[in-house]
Amino acid sequence: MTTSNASLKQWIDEVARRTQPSSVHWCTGSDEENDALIAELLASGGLIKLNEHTHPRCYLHRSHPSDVARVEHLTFVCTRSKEAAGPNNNWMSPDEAHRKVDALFEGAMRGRTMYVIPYCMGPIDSPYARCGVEVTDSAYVVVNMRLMTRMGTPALRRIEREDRFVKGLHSTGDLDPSRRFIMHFPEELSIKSIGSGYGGNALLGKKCHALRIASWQARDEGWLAEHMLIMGLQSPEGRTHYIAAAFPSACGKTNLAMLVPPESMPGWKVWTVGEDICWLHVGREGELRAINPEAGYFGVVPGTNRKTNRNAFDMIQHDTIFTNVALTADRQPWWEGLDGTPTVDWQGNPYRDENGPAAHANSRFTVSAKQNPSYSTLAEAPEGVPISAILFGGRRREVAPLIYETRNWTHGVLVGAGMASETTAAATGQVGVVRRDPMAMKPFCGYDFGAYWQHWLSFGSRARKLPRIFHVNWFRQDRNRRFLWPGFGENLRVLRWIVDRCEGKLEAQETPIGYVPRIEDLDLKGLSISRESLQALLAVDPLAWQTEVAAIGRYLDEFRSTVPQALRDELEQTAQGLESNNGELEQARFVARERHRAATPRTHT
Ligand code: OXD
Ligand code: MN
Repeated sequence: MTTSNASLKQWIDEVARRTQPSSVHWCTGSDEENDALIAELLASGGLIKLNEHTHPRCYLHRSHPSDVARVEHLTFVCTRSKEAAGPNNNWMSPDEAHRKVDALFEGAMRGRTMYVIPYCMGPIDSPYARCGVEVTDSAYVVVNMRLMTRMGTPALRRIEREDRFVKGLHSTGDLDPSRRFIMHFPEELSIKSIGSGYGGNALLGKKCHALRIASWQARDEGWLAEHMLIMGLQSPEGRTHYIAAAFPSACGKTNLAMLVPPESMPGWKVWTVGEDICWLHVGREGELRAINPEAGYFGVVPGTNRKTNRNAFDMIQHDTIFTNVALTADRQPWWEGLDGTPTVDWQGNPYRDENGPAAHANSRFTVSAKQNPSYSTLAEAPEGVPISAILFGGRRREVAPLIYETRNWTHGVLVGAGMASETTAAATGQVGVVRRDPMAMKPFCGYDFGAYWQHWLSFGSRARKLPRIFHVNWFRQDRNRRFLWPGFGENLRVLRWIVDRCEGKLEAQETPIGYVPRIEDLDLKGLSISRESLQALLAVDPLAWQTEVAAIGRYLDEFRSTVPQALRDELEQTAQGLESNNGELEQARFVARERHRAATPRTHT
């Protein structure tokens, strides 16, 4: 097979000349093709078959131990001007970047098959969808891309019609981290990734295309490419609101998108449209419409069980590829949070307790979205779904209350821009450190954050029916480091308040940072939680918030002149609100001084 598209054909010929594969395979996406690839991977050890009886058609892939997460320090945005990439990205000039990686690609596929994967991000007949072609020498990447995207012949036909696609070149190379680069060329709509077989670095449709390149494309074309889940919330009366929510990697987007309502909230239903990426366009009525560009999930496994997320657990019992999980004696996949005992760890060694977790903290499942019991039929709708609310959130032990609503769109954009979260195992580096992660896009925005925020603000006039913007934090802890909120299915109580606010049904308490629920407005039926915990969850500590506002101000300053003045004005308004709440501020200062005094050991003089 080949193609009628001249520029695609020319590019593939060029790549083949440079990388020297032993053969070229154009992927059709058929079942037979997939079966043959799986058989090859089983024969080569690239996949290990799991217990067919308990986990039909499930496989385990073990990646190289040095290749288990995204590598932000080796990820570059290569634009002609450094300013365009912004201080939020590693930058290299396109000439230098091409020179560097092209040298590494020279002969890189010798003795290997080169796979050509045409794919479509979004429903194949959606005007909001965009296409790409990934060339790779990894059969593991092909079988994953088949689950994660609409891949094969129908995508190739669309590419031939449109004659516009993102070019993604990938080789696992020799997996040496010193020869690993993930390069993005947004001006050329192209990606070059070498030296890693890990999902976010190798499945180019996901972070590289659907976020870094697409965010650039979206600015040019007047839409938004975001790191957000999309869910539908159906009330017992049968009304459905769609919510898009941005949380950093491994902060529970998959769990929230597939939420199982608590028994004490009968009649509520949750529908999943997407769990990681959301493309937002302005619809005909001036509303924001969302599509999920992906067709599958590449989710974090540890912690997934029947209690935390029954839908996710059921979804991955068959036809799933696991990466870096442990095994039980009868070859079932195992990870922390499951019953049973592992016997082999994620690297294939006999498991010993003292060696730490048996599954890697960033071990993953890859599965088709169609296996999700709460999959929304509208996930396939070309026109997407209308969004009523946007949520921003992170993992914060302190400061951020369980939920607050922003004052207006501009304030909402500021809250997104000031988002912060504790880092997780999804990227290499230290875990648990608070870092600013605007709109959860720190690792994924393909251009300067200042310009990105300006683009967000422009929707204030582009879209007539804007969603309300909220901030949530499921992770607040008490002084003994215990979580104050139960999370998981109980988060529906917070979502219900959000929906009620969108419908204009509820008043709320106005604070300097936005609107906070009155406790009596939260649906707490069947939940055992003390009033004290609720007060702590909803508290806005003016002193802590003054520190937070100062930190956000310093962060914005890092982007210098590109930061929109409207965001600085909005921050100033929050600062003034905190300051004019003088009584409360004085009291908070007094309590803090007392606490400090009580905690300071007395010395004898
Ligand atoms: C992911 C991530 O894999 O954000 O979704 O790292
Ligand atoms: Mn993600």
